[in-house]
Amino acid sequence: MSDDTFSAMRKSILDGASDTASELAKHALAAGIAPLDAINNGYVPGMQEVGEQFAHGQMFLPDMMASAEAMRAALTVLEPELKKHGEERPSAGTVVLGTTKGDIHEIGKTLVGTLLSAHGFRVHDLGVDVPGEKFASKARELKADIVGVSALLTTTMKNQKGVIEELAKAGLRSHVKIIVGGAPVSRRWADEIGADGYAKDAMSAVALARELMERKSQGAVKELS
Ligand code: B1M
Repeated sequence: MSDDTFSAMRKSILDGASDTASELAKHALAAGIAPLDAINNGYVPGMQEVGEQFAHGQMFLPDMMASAEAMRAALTVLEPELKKHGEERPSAGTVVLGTTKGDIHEIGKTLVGTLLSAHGFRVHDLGVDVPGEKFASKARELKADIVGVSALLTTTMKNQKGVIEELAKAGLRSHVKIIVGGAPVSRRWADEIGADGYAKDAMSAVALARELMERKSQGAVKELS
């Protein structure tokens, strides 16, 4: 039954059918399908196929926008379910999150934020097309533990480095851990620009954020002793 549902979800994204995507998400929850399974096995494969078709000239920008809308419609139904448990816990840390300057892709970044919230992190989402200075000023204001920077374009990846430079300029680099991610980003790129970590997907971002918080608190203990 799930396989049929997942393939209908995939198709709703390819068709850019927001109503169907949203209805399927509601049915999935009612049928006891875990929201993250619906996202990872149904909707995300649809998005990946959209990307492939776009790259091969089989789909055009308006279609890709309709697919993004359908994805958003599904996530609007699923995200509150994902978030539910995080609100009941003590804060695991404060994260300032955004998509880098020049880049308006928000779906993956928002999913990362949702899962971090679901796992107890306080997440401040700055949105898309965010300049480095804004990451730095919000991180200072909120005394953020982690700054997360998403980039989906090969042309905007370099702006992740710009965010790290802005944090250094603001004197925050030693207090704030930096996570980078997004489809064209790799561990190698993260190392090259001096980020503290790279996560390939939203669940890995949660694991990484936890690990970095652990390292942060060990550092604090060392400083005290
Ligand atoms: Co655009 N787009 N797009 N697009 N788009 C891509 C990225 C592309 C690969 C498509 C393609 O050609 N195959 C291509 C980039 C090529 C490149 O740079 N190498 C591309 C292009 C070219 C463009 C435009 C330039 C098109 C044009 O105008 N001619 C334009 C750029 C606009 C801009 O930003 N300035 C553009 C526009 C758009 C839309 C507006 C239509 C729409 C975005 C709508 C929106 O977000 N509101 C869109 C979409 C939907 C895509 C694809 C199809 C899907 C992206 C997505 O939402 N995936 C994408 C193709 C693809 O990625 N396969 C494509 C689903 C999402 C769950 O996955 O975002 O990868 P993802 O996030 C994952 C991980 O990457 C990771 O976790 C997430 C969840 O598991 N992750 C992180 C993400 N951020 C993270 C941060 C972290 C950690 C992990 O820590 C902080």
